Amino acid sequence: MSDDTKKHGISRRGLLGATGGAALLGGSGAARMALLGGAAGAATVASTGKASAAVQGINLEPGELDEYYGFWSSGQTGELRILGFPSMRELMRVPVFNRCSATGWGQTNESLAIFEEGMLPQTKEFLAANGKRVHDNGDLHHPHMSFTDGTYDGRYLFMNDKANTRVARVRCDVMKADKIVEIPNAKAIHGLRPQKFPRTGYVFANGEDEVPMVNDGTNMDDISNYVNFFTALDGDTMEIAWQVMVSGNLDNTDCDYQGKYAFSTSYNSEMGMNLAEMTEAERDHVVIFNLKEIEKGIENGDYQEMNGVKVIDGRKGQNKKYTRYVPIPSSPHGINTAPDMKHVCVAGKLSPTVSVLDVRKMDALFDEDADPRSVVVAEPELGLGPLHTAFDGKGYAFTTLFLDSQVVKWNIEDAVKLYNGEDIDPIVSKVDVQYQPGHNSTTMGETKEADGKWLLSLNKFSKDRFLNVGPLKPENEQIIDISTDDMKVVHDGPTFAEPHDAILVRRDIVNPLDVWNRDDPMWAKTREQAEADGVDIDDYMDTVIRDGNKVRVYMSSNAPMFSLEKFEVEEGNEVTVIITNLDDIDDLSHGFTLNNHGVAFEISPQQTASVTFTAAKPGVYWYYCQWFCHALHMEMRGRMLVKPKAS
Ligand code: K7E
Ligand code: CUA
Repeated sequence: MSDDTKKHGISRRGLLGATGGAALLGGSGAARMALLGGAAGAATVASTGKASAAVQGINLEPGELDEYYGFWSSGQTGELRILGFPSMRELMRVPVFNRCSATGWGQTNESLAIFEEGMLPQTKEFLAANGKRVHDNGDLHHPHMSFTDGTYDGRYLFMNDKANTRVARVRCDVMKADKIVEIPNAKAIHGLRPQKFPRTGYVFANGEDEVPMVNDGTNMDDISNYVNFFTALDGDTMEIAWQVMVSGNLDNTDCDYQGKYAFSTSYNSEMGMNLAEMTEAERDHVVIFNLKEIEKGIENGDYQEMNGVKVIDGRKGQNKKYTRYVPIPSSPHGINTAPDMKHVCVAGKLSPTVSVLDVRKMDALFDEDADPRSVVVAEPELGLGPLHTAFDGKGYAFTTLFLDSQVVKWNIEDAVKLYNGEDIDPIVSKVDVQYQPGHNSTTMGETKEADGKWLLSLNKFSKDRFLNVGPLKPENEQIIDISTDDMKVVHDGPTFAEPHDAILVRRDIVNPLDVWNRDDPMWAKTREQAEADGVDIDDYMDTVIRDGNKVRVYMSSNAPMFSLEKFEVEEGNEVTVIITNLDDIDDLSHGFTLNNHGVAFEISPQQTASVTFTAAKPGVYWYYCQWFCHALHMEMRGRMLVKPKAS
């Protein structure tokens, strides 16, 4: 362990916890042991210097608005969350990969069409065999906004699903998903970033899990056949532009501010299939993708087509101009490009170092005889378990230290000087967080407009910070004031499973609608059917169409009434209920819940939505509006009669 690290408190912390004890043994080997030996032991109970509660902006007066939108992942919950920042007030949950009880996402015909449009045929077959139409879970780690010229442009949010290998896009005008694309060939989409320059452009997505090149069930143990895929989608069409086949797996990804390179970490360069094999090497790697060369390769036909996707071979030793593999200690995780538009910080995870790459050295890296480490311009030792880095736009970086339960503030240029032999300490300060931080995020920090006001630390464990709610605890998200040199934790925020990541976006960039536009593409298909039925879904409607065994029930809603107080169908009918909410007043959402049928969906102002089900149980069933919309909201209900089948 270096004197630098000791000076900044690791040896003191070593006395406090089991992991710290291992840390005293020194070096990255000990960090690896500590991490493998159980992370939770590392939490210590050191207190933080609490700042006064009056830190500006956190405690808003009633009616005051936040300065930033926070877009949060929700991990295995599968949804996107919108928080006001820095007050941390949860404003909205946007269902994406999950089934939502409130809005009917995953049940309405409009949302099912979005799921099914992007689904691979073999998945459709698999789901049908399991009596389902869609996967109703997801594992959403990384939400990122579309860019224009190096900063957020407020058009879209893109996000990954590790559980079912998908990438989704959410429209920022209505805050609903409009594309959910299953990625062929790759398995378990993890790291995801949009292209920063000139615009998005590409959305880069990492496949984390290796699979046999022909994955038909005939091979498990011949590892030489396993590969991994890096995917570039077109952010405008959400079609897959190309894939690159790589050696090793892929974890997190980012790209430059010049539009030339993307880069991904790999913690399994070994292609190991168990823990011991995966953590064997002292160094793994970062793969650098040469975007222009890949585009040329596609143009020149230097690809193979796999499941309809053009795949470039960028595996190690191909000696082509598509990829380079930069050795990095050890099982690197987070990769973050600094707003200085030059430096890329790669967190070592099992190594106490962050490796700094210089994008200006990447052109030369693609010369044939270049030293693969020639792009590394600094490798400061910062503490144990570095996972992710955020930036203040003033030359400082903030790296989470999972094992130390700390965030370290350090200076990038000083780290470069240290690497060049100068006697200088890049570490500015460390602050304890509670506990075991993963991602962190600064206000506008992943854009060239990083403003250095706030740092958010997303901590995996909350332990003793909140009232006990049973064996499953919330996580803890903390806000750190970084407007001065010493970092102060000023806010604790419990949160449910498991927001890996969040971005903090200046509020002037995001401008959603208050009321839907009637010509929204979300219900274009529904409109087509209505036109065929001679029904105008933009107007008052109370029409029931009987079409063989199919019944289409068209109604509209106006507070506090549905246009139909009752309708009749027959046992065994396939019933579609289509509703337009004709109210056009800000905030006047209705809903439609059909008792004992598992049917419920949202109809916000000027929205059309529909659900299809089979009327299998004769009887009278009430439907009601489940959004409190009016003094007579309770009375906003009606009846469906299911008549026994005429025999
Ligand atoms: Cu971005 Cu959690 Cu998926 Cu790091 S990952 S923590
Ligand atoms: Cu409409 Cu409640």
